[in-house]
Amino acid sequence: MKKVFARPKTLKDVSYHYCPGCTHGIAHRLIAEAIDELGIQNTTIGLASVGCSVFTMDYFDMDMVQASHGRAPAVATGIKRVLPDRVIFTYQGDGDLAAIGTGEFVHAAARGENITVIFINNAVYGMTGGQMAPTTLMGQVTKTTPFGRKKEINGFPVKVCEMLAPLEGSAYLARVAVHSPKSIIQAKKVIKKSFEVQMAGLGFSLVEVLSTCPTNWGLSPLEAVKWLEDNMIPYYPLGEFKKPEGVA
Ligand SMILES: Cc1ncc(C[n+]2csc(CCOP(=O)(O)OP(=O)(O)O)c2C)c(N)n1
Ligand code: SF4
Repeated sequence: MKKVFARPKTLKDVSYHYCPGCTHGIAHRLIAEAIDELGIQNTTIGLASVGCSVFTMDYFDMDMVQASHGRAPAVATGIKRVLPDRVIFTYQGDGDLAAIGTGEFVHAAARGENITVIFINNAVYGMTGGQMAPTTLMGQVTKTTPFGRKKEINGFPVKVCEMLAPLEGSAYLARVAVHSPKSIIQAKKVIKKSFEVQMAGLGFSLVEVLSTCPTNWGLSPLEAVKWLEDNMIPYYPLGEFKKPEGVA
């Protein structure tokens, strides 16, 4: 019988620790599929960060390094400069990237480091119990915004791709989502392209993946994908924000 569906080689045959309905697992699979298709399993190094994805290294069957507290782009910079022939990516949540590690990703982009950042935006700090993140939407209820995020008190949610676009060092910036089969297929193409940009030596790439956290949103997995579609996409529009010349 013809096999039509299989586990990517780059994903270990283990169960995820993620909550039911969490889309971290989908993002992992898309990265693994892209790595398989590009044939770079043995030449890629991934950087895990803090947050629910701290155990990423247990899932990818390749070299992985743990970088604490938002520092993954800085560690990735060092590795890439020493091993320029490797493909280097970081995997970071919004708390890790856009709060704890704000300085690191902005300056890695400004320097035009030839690395790829996979940025999981689930609008909340997942692992630590659902506090407000820089990406928490206006009016969104979290553990630390029980009456909803208010601009007078909490300021505005940060749009990471739009923020990086004016930096000359950023080469490829895109936002995708993983809430529907169609969006997942598109997300895979974009993640693969971000690796290709790096492999072509074109500079800093970042893919923002709109993701769910049903546990801290207090929603069922199905309600969570609907919430993402109805609330996150209007504020965080999908698409490619910046592309190097010659990249389709
Ligand atoms: C400087 C610093 N502050 C706080 C923490 C505690 N901490 C660990 S994980 C985490 C939340 C990370 O959430 P996010 O990056 O959004 O990932 P998610 O769990 O949602 O996937 C926090 C605040 C930390 N490790 N370092
Ligand atoms: S707390 Fe949220 S982000 Fe973390 S595993 Fe559970 S659903 Fe996913």
